Amino acid sequence: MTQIKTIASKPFSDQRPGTSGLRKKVLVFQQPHYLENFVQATFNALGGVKDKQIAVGGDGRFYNLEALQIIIRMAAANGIKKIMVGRNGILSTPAASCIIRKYKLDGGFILSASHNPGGPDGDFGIKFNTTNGGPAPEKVTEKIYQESLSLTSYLSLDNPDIDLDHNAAFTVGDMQVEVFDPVGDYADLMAEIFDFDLLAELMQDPNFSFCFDAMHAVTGPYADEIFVNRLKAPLSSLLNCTPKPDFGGGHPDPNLKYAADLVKIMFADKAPVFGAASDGDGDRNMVLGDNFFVNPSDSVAIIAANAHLIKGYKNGLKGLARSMPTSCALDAVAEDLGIDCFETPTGWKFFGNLLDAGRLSICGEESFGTSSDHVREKDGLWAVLCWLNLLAAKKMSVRDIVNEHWQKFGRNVYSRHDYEEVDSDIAHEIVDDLKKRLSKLKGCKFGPLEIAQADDFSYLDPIDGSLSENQGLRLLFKDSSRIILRLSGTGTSGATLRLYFEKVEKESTQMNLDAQTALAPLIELAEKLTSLKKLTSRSEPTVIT
Ligand code: VG1
Ligand code: CO
Repeated sequence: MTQIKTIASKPFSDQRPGTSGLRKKVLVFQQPHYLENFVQATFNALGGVKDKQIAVGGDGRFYNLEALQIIIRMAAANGIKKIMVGRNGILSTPAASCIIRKYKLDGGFILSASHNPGGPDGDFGIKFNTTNGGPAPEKVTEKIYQESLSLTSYLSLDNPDIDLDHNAAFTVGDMQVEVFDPVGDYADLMAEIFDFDLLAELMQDPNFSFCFDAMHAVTGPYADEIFVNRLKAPLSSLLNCTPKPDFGGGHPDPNLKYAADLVKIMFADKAPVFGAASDGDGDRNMVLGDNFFVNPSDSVAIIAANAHLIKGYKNGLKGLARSMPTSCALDAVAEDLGIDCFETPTGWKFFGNLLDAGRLSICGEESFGTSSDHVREKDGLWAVLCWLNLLAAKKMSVRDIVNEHWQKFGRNVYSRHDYEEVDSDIAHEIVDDLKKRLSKLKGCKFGPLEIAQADDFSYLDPIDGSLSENQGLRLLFKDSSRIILRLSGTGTSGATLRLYFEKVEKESTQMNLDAQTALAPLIELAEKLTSLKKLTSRSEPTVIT
């Protein structure tokens, strides 16, 4: 038997998981014992992992393969019975969720920093998902953090690196290792939810054309299997579909700024009918029409409103949910359908309990995240397939589908302004300062805008009664407009401030106004109330979506 070794280590003080796992610069993860500490802290927080079964894989970024080998050795030394490893170390976030659920595993590690850039100078990340396939809830991540603060050793064993290039089954110590195809089970799940014949017909329609941009990240092989092999789309529909450790030098973040290749194609003359992109780990999606951007908050509302057209949801929806900063477009759909719409803090982990309790079918976040109860993660390709399904069933353009929705429900004009890499002290000061003034802001009038409520959002989970406080500052106006300010929990250098703006427009002639123009009074007011630009010496946001 292979000798299990106890390796002396030291506690690290900075391993508290953020919105979605632990994300740091690659250089931080490469410090001796750093990754090991977090992995052992996770195993300890679970009360040990003897005889458990887990999955592991990642988005293919730099350090993915090294990290996998470390985790495999530690898993064997900690008594894990079986580990399923995505071939070539690849496993998208939604596919990991699918695998954990399908094979009834006890959990899994996802190695990714999502949309953050990769490469030796980029970011790395690790996230633990529990047996429901979803991100570990706060009580678990907090336990992991507490363990990491006092950990002085971890378990590993001597075993050469294993070959991850082929499907295979073998043992490391007493642990079974299965290297498996990371795509097949996920593609099968998509085929259960969507009518692939209908979608294949759309691909053959001479009036249809589409472009999917994997941004050199994890969805490349998934897109190849689903769109080309199964739906018979032409190979030319795929852009940047070979995963690269540095994502080709780009930010694998599907928004109007970073998905530049796709944006150029979709905003040109003779653009394809439909365009979409996904992020580093495959859980985000951006949806575009011919010269048209679909705001993610609208996208989830439109998918929910039309879900009866999709095979997997034709029997109706149990409920809907959105993160607090996401626009209230979804609430209007829920009201129309006569079902609940829950408002949760930012981060997918907060949807888990509602999904497990059967209270919710479709949910989304403004940050290009959309999904349903088929997994416990947001799911980029699922959202793209939803839109393909709507296009096939409604035989309308993307622009017309969105306009039809606005005409029925009104338009929640929406935008998010991100200020990245702000000095951390200044960012915290800005938030703390506004927080102190919240109680005085209620009832204040600024021209036609009157603040009806000003608070720091907290969430009482209706299923397990857990309370999550300090989830973002909200200024809610009498006319349903909103300004929200929060600090990002996923950045790795300095602080990122996010400002979210929303205004409800019911006037049918005003629906197509440019969002920045329509939101200008709110944007100006936010500056007046926070002096954010002044204090950070910025003339404009880093990213506007
Ligand atoms: C951001 C988004 C949030 C999302 C999270 C993880 O978090 O705002 O909605 O759930 O990223 O997405 P934050 O704390 O930076 O605002 V992913 O695709 O990076 O796992
Ligand atoms: Co992601």
